[in-house]
Amino acid sequence: MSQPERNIIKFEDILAKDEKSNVLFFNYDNEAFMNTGIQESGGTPPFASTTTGPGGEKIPGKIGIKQDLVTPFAFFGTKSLFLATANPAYPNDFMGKIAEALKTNGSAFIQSYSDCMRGWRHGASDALAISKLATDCGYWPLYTIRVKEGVLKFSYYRGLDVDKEKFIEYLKSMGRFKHLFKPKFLEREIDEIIHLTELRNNRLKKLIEAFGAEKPIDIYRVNRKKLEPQEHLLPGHGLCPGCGAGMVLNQMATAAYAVSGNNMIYVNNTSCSEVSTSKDFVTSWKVPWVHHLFESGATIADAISTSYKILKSKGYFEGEVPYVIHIGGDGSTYDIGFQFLKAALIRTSSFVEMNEYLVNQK
Ligand SMILES: Cc1ncc(C[n+]2csc(CCOP(=O)(O)OP(=O)(O)O)c2C)c(N)n1
Ligand SMILES: [Mg+2]
Repeated sequence: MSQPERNIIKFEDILAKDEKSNVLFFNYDNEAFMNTGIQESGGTPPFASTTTGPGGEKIPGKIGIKQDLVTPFAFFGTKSLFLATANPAYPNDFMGKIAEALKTNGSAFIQSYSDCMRGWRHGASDALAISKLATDCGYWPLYTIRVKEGVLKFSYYRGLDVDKEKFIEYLKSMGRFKHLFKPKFLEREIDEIIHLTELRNNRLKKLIEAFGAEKPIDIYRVNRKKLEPQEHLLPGHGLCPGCGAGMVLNQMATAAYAVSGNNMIYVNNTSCSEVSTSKDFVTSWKVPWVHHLFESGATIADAISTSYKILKSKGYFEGEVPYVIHIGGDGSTYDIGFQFLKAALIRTSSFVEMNEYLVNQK
């Protein structure tokens, strides 16, 4: 069989694109409600221990699956959409996706892996190694779905094959899975997580086969030394030492700054990223930033973007319509804010794109 073709995407070429997103909806997934005390969410993987589903002798942590968030969005019949998974342990892929998402007509949704040393129970210096292992063992595959004129195309970067040895190493690296190994070796549960991951990845491979882009392997080329330091977020914040969300926010802001300069507005649902960048009434954000609730964050982000377009089309605003990024944790994305996110994503990816007054209002 011939090797699948590689799609080399240069960062400069993304920046030169004439397209522009309405809103980038961004989920950093630390797999529980963390800032409120490590409660289980729809993003918590099976058998992980949380404070609301602790792993013990009778119940081995979370009973239930980790829902697939990204692929279903591709099948809602939207007009223009950029969907991807990301992991800050692969920064070129991560930053390339942020930039491309912002430079794609319609809207975008990116779900990023986001290590949590406190909630996952591991040392502060382990975040990068664990994040990398997550993709390398097949747990967190990196893939993209581009919807253009309603037609969807799947592509991927890495992490589609499950490596069982690495998977066990991944589970063992975190206290949240400790009860699967001690005092007894819970083989059935360990096999089950691996099995569910394989099922998910096999489904993904089939989707890539059925809806694959002509060149299905995406390689982003980013000369990171050439990138300007981001100006969206000040260095001070209150995240835990070694928190994965720090890497996520830094890389997101770096790529976003390269695209938008300071013409960016962030909308942030209540979460670690929100509380840690807004302590004591002083924000860490240098560009406009709005804190909103789980239910309303996505709607507010849509409203900000759409309002600017309406004002511009009526001649009340002459500047460049700002880029908007909406940031939500997994608790607000999977559980409480999901229907609002889904509605906002569909509105901004289809209704806004189809509205002659709003389209091409740059
Ligand atoms: C409707 C509603 N229920 C509960 C809360 C309390 N609350 C604030 S932040 C939070 C946890 C958020 O978890 P997640 O979205 O995963 O972000 P993380 O803290 O993990 O970064 C909760 C439960 C709330 N703000 N709104
Ligand atoms: Mg969370």
